[in-house]
Formats: sequence, C-alpha cells, structure tokens
Amino acid sequence: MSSDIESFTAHLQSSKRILALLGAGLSASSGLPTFRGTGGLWRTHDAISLATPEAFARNPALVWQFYSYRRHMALKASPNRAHFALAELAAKHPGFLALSQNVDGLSQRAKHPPEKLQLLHGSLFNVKCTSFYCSYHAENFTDPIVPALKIPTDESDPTTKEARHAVSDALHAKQNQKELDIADAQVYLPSIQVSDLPKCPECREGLLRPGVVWFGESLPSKVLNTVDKFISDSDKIDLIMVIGTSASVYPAAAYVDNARAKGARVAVINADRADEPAGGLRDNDWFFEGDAAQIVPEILK
Ligand code: BJW
Repeated sequence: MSSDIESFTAHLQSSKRILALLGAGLSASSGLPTFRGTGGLWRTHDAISLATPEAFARNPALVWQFYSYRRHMALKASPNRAHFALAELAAKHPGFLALSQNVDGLSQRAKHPPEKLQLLHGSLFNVKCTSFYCSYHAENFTDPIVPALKIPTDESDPTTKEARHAVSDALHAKQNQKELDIADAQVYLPSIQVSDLPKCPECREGLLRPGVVWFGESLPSKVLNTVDKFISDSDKIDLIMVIGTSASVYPAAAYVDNARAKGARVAVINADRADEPAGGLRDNDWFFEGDAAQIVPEILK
C-alpha cells in the first residue's frame, strides 16, 4: 500500500472506468460535522441515533430540529476544493461516477454533473409525506421550512434575554441578535408542538419528513439500479476512490468490494489512517492521509 501521488496519477490517467465513494469527511473542511468520532454528537444525541425512523416516530420535533439545523448549516456552507475537483473530473471523464453518501448538496453546488452523481442517502433538501396513503415528495430549500424551526437567537432564549435586557435596551438587543448554536447541549432549545412541524401540502394530513435514507430503510431503487448497471456494464473497473468515509454503512460500503471484484485498485483519502474499508487494503492500493479538501485537488490535478 502506497501514498505515492505519481503512481496514482499514472493509474488515474490510464483509467477508463472510475468510481468515487464519498462520505462526510469530504465536507468536513466546509464546516459540516461527520457522523462518527468527534462532531458526531448533536446536543446529547449520537447523530446516528437520530437518523432512524424510530427516532422520528418517537420524537418528530427533535428529529426535525436536528435536520432543520443541518439544512441551515449546509446552506450557509460552501463547497470546498475537493467538491470542485471531483466535479471537474466528472465533467471531463466519460467513465466516472461518484456515489455520494452525503446529503448536504455541496457536490451539486460545485456543479458536479447530476448524471455523474448518485445520491445514495437522499438529500436534506428533499421532503416527503409520511402518510401511507400519500406519495408527495418534493425539493424544498426553504430555511426554515416552517417558522417554528427557525434557529433561535439569544433574544429568543428566555434566560439570556433577561440578562441582555438588564444591560441594554430592547432596540440594541434586537440589532445584535445572534443565532444560538443549538448543536450544543448547554444551549437553549425551544420545545415545538407537532402541529407546528411541516405538513404535507397535498394530503394536508401527513407530517413531512426529510427525504434522506435512515437506517433500516431501502436506498432509492433508481440510484441502486444506476450504480449496479455502471458496475455490471463495466468489463473492468480500474479505480475506486474512497473519500472521507468510514465505509462502515451498507450497502454503500460494499461498493468497494464490488469494484475490487471487477479489478479496481483502491485509493483511500481519509484524515484517519485507521479508517480502512472493511476488506482492508492491499499492496497495490493507495492511502492518502489528511484533509480531503487539500488532498483530492492535489491528486486529481
Ligand atoms: C475526513 C475528514 C477530512 C473526517 N478529510 N476525511 C450488511 C451488514 C450489516 C448491516 C447491514 C448490512 N446491510 C444493511 C445493513 C444495515 C444498515 C447498516 O449498514 N448498518 C451498519 C451500521 C452496519 N444499513 C441500512 O440500514 C441501509 N439500508 C439498507 O441496507 O436497506 C436494506 C436493509 C434494511 C434492513 C436490513 C437489511 C437491509 C440504510 C443506511 C442509511 C444510512 N443513513 C445515514 C443517515 C443519512 C441521513 C443523514 O445524513 O442524516 O447516512 S447514517 C450516516 O452514515 C449517513 C452517512 O451517509 C453514513 C456514512 O457515514 P460517513 O459519510 O462515512 O461518515 P462517518 O462519520 O462515518 O465517517 C467520516 C469519515 O471521514 C471518517 O473516516 C473520518 O476519519 C473522515 N474524515 N474529516 C478526509 N477533513
């Protein structure tokens, strides 16, 4: 296993069929937290434990607050150099396909050609109706999606509001309103009624939910079919780049072995040397350790 950029570049240049499996580490430099390890906590909740249908059934307000916060943060973030470098490779290479586990929309905003980007786990900016009888789904970029989910400011926190008003007048306080970092468990989080959560505009009964794939749910069949077709139509896959992902969630993680079975060499780009794909690494693989935002543009240059 090597970290030699020259041998990687030579292989990339001769590669006809290339996959890239993308994960949260790709967007870490854009300021968006990953799921596992540091940053994987939202308030006192493991982010993974909120990404389940059971969590939504138990406490839809909390889960919506988590996703509304993430929509807000993703809209405030900008794609980094790795998103742009991958988008450029996708635009110029006819045999390249990116399989993204990310839901943050940053690859799309870096102008990654949509047909070369398969969203395995959906998007923060899709919503769908939870009613069994309704099939409503739509793109939605409204932030906040409903007024109740607006990120509170220090002015709306009853404790800090009192303190502020003790030292300044109401006008001054309003001008200096600061959004609270509600990911921090010490910070005030308003309680929200279910009746104030996003409702389906079509059936007018069901709650809307984020259009992401939670644990135990199937990935979109159209996406799975496209990826399966790319792999099965290829006599050989030359390379799979595994970028900023712990590659611990299936079926996404299995694409590394599927690509290997078609002859692919594996290049891992990860900040943590311990995060190898499940099947381990082989002698002719590459591991580039560090920030994807720095390494990806460098090795794709
Ligand atoms: C950096 C960096 C920097 C940091 N630069 N790097 C086979 C075996 C066992 C279990 C299963 C199986 N098949 C299916 C399952 C069950 C389950 C599963 O995989 N469980 C595992 C825990 C084992 N899978 C499912 O349920 C899937 N559905 C399914 O298979 O349906 C059929 C079925 C159903 C029921 C039973 C059996 C079959 C659905 C999975 C959906 C995953 N959803 C989430 C949430 C999406 C919505 C949201 O965003 O909230 O997807 S979970 C979360 O994990 C999210 C991510 O996309 C995904 C992967 O995480 P990712 O991106 O890898 O992030 P991290 O944090 O794990 O890693 C970040 C990496 O970056 C780290 O390595 C860092 O070191 C690195 N890094 N900074 C470079 N600057």
